[in-house]
Amino acid sequence: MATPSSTESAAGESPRQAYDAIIIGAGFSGLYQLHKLRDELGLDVVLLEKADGIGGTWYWNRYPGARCDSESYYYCYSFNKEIEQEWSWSERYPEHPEIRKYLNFVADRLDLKRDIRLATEVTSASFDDGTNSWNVTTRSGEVLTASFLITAVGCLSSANVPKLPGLENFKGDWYHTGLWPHEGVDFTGKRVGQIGTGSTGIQAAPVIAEQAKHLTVFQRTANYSIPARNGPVTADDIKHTRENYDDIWRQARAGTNGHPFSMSPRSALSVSDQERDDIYEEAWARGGLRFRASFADILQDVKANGTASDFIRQKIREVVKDSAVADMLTPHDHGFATKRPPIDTFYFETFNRDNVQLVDLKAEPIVEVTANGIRTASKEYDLDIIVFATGFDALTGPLVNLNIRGSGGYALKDAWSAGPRAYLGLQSPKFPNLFTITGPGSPSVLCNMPIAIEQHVDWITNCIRDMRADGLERIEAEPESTEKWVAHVNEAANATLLPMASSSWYLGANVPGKPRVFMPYAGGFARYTSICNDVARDGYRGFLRS
Ligand code: N01
Repeated sequence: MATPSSTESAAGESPRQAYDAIIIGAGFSGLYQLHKLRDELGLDVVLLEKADGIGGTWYWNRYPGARCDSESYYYCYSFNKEIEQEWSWSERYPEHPEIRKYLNFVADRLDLKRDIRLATEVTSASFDDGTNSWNVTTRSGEVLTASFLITAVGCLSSANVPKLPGLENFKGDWYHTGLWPHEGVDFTGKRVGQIGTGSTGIQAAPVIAEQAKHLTVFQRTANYSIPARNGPVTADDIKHTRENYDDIWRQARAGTNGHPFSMSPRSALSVSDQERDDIYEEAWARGGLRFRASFADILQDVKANGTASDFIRQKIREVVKDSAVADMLTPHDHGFATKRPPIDTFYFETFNRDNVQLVDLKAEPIVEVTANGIRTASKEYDLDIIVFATGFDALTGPLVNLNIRGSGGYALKDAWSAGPRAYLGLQSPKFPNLFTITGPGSPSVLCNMPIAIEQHVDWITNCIRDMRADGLERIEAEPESTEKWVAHVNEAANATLLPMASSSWYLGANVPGKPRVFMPYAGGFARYTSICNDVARDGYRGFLRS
């Protein structure tokens, strides 16, 4: 751990510890931010982490089938060539333990752990206008201070457990996928009910079905999914990747979503039906999120989108043997990729198993959880275990839950009561010296996350370096620039089909009572990076610095 300079405290008070910067969260973003501030700027930094280990999202998400949806060779850091050359992935889409292993490898390699305090949950943070610093309180009552507070708490880390009446009476066990027990859950001989068919549920169901006596999947919204086509990474793949990393990262940074492949420049409507089908077939056979890049206008034009949606609908009908079940599994209320597209390993095939049943919650909504299972409007389903694959209070939840109070005691939860208001997704007015890595209003979840994280961490590090060089103590987003950015975030979303999916968590629609605001920046990663760079070059245009 860093040796903090302890400040004087009145008798009886907990000792205060002062740092240049406090980082919250030891996932991809926190680890890199710690390295940059400590090892490049030479700051006195501490990283506070609620969990007993590092990994962030990957520490908590240990549900059956949990693996990455981006391909391993680019779901990793790009900032250190040696690490890049030393590490090898075993699978095209690594499973959660391998990602944790990677993050531990990086943390050890950079000697980060000595400045990470595990099992240290931040319960509140408040800004002191007199000293231009943050007071950060932990669960144990300790108060730490720092000039800068940087949240690295992830976008999908606040579990959304629906308030189903009667859950407290359930005699079996229930779990949320994002808070999965480390010892695992044995489904052998059990009747399992899984609620939710997003990316998580689609990964989990096939694995649970293999082990459980019976699986009932409770589906509220049918989803599109593309086969992942997972498999081992070969020695040739590793060699190729290592030799081409510069190009891989160049391409990833130049794109819309931070993936190292480009979007086809062609419209789905510019080719013959046969040619279009051939292109989709090839993308389907290759698997993965790249399917979305088959044509330029899949997310721009309703008709073009319809061609991709229809292709997947047809695939569902081909795979699922029972036509009534296939109908239930076929999405009709939104277009492909207007919600985050899942990728899967035998998801639709799972519904051909004798021990799997699909329940359409649109036809028979859940009424209550009973002692023995789940009762819908039609009948009661007897269950031993309920798995909530019901997602997260995304983007804003993890930040608002930190109980942050900015200048004049202004609460973040009030500032964002009608939806997040953040300039570039990096800072909010009245919250000086607080930076939010991959915060709402930045590309974040629309992007390959490590790339988005590195861009934010680099920008924040340069910003702090420039402030220190200029002898400044305080930086805060201007209200006007923030309002303009929020308007631009809306404009960018409205230039796509993304806001059309009314049940999307991008809009906060999955959490009852959450304002419906499109939260991530949909204008593209490369464009966003260039805006951030211009802002910094223009003397941090839109920020008040003093
Ligand atoms: O969560 P989701 P997720 N009653 O919100 C349903 C990332 N991720 O954990 O669509 C009944 O997508 C809900 O229904 P509806 C990825 O970015 C990454 O699956 O709201 N059902 C939906 O079906 C992903 O998008 C990876 O109508 C309820 C499901 O629960 C994001 O995490 C792997 C309900 C929730 O789907 C979130 O995915 C997995 C209720 N009250 C996830 N409330 C990797 O890359 C919600 N639902 C490894």
